[in-house]
Amino acid sequence: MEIQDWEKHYEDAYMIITRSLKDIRGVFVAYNSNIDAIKRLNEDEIRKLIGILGCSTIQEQVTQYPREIKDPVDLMARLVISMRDGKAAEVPTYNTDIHEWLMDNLGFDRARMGGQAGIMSNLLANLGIQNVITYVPWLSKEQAEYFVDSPNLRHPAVEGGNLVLKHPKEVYDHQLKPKVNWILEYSKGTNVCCAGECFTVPRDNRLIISSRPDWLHIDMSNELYERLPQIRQGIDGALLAGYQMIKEEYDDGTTYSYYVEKAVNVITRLKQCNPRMQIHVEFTSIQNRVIRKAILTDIVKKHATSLGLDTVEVANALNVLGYEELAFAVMSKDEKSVVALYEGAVRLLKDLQLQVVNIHSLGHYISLVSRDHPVDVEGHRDALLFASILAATQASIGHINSIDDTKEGLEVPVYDKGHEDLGSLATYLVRKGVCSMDEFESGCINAMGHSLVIVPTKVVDKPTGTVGIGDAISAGAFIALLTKIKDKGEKCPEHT
Ligand code: 8BR
Ligand code: GLC
Repeated sequence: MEIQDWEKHYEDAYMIITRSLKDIRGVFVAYNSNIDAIKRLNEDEIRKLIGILGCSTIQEQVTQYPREIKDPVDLMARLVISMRDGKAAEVPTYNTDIHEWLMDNLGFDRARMGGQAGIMSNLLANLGIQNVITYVPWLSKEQAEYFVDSPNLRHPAVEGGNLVLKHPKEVYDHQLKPKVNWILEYSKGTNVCCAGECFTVPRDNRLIISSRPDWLHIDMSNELYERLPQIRQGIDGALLAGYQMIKEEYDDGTTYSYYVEKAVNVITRLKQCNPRMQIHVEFTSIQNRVIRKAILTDIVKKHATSLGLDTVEVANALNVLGYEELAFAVMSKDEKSVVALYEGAVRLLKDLQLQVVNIHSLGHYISLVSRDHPVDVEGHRDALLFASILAATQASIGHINSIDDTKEGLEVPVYDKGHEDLGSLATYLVRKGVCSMDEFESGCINAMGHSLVIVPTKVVDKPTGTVGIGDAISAGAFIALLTKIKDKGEKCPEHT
């Protein structure tokens, strides 16, 4: 299909989806909301930070590849790696020293809603979804201020033994403190020199320093858990994220298994009367391999219906599932990457018993769909196109405050390179006898009955930022799919 035909598909999908968003009864979104302190780095600032610590110290730590930020050298090492490869990363820090060092030596440009669940909740509320129920286990006063002021966005609480849904600003816990993450954004073309070694940043991207204070628990109070049946009455699906915050061990002796079990119980309860309820888990960069694997094999597998990932996250997931070679191929810079992404999606769908694997890359998005998913290939394609319009809007104007804003994204042209990637994958699949060229365009079905849906995306030449785009893509594709599911499942008695 030529680029201009894709542009036409974009317009049609946009019309269809925007018109039917009102049909969604509601979405439950949990767990991770935080405040993002965002700083866009320029060459002078990078030089200054490197100068403070000295290049050789940083280079030494680059080879160690720190998976936790304990001091400024760890931070600068991960920043250099991220800038050199143009690859996004998120690295945890367990103390406040880095926050202070960054405040003293850099400062930030702006603070805004962060965390996958926080970003997705605000987006859905801004798009006018009727009933957005957001849940943050650590809802502090400061955090509550970052939720959009909109009557369709509400947080659950138990008052006088009854479940109430109110704006986060009405139900926060004044004893809690905010979680603040640092987002260090850098631009393509920035020149960086360290210990005589120079490179040019290949792509706009960012390093996230994720604060992980002791009180951060991916959890839900019992009284709320007991009342989940009342929440599920008004929703058609759930978007879940933030499991990366689970730790292997806690000071009170509990281990990750305890939190994994609680996370699974929440999903089971949400699906109790409607096993077909769509449950999407949004993946992220997870440094700890034990936790990464547990999330995939103990939470996602059998419980979630769909999983959303970016390219690096696909490689990371494949790695812990034992597909090292494929993980390596996903990260290659040539046409091998899109082929490996497809093969990776096949493994993820099968091994994790999912209905949909959603992969977003710069230039194309892939949905691999199981036979039993209730939406057809056209529906999945529309969902990806709608997601791409949201991503392009976010990249070009830096926010999506209303459905009207998304017209900006529709204007962004389809990216040539992404369109070429489709050609590479088509050639591979035809050569392997998986499907014909015609079938590739209408949804290529492999021997296991999985349908491949791939679209070229709209890419903004000079993005205002990249943080949160992945969340917009996954939330956008998810709600677009919900508009296509007419069978809302059995009616659930309120207290089961
Ligand atoms: P994550 O936040 O999950 O890493 O996802 C980022 C996504 O943002 C990428 O997969 C890519 O599709 C999208 N993106 C980026 Br990065 N830059 C973009 C741009 N300039 N225009 C549109 N989308 C972009
Ligand atoms: C992760 C980060 C958060 C950021 C978000 C963007 O959840 O922890 O800081 O806002 O990703 O997707």
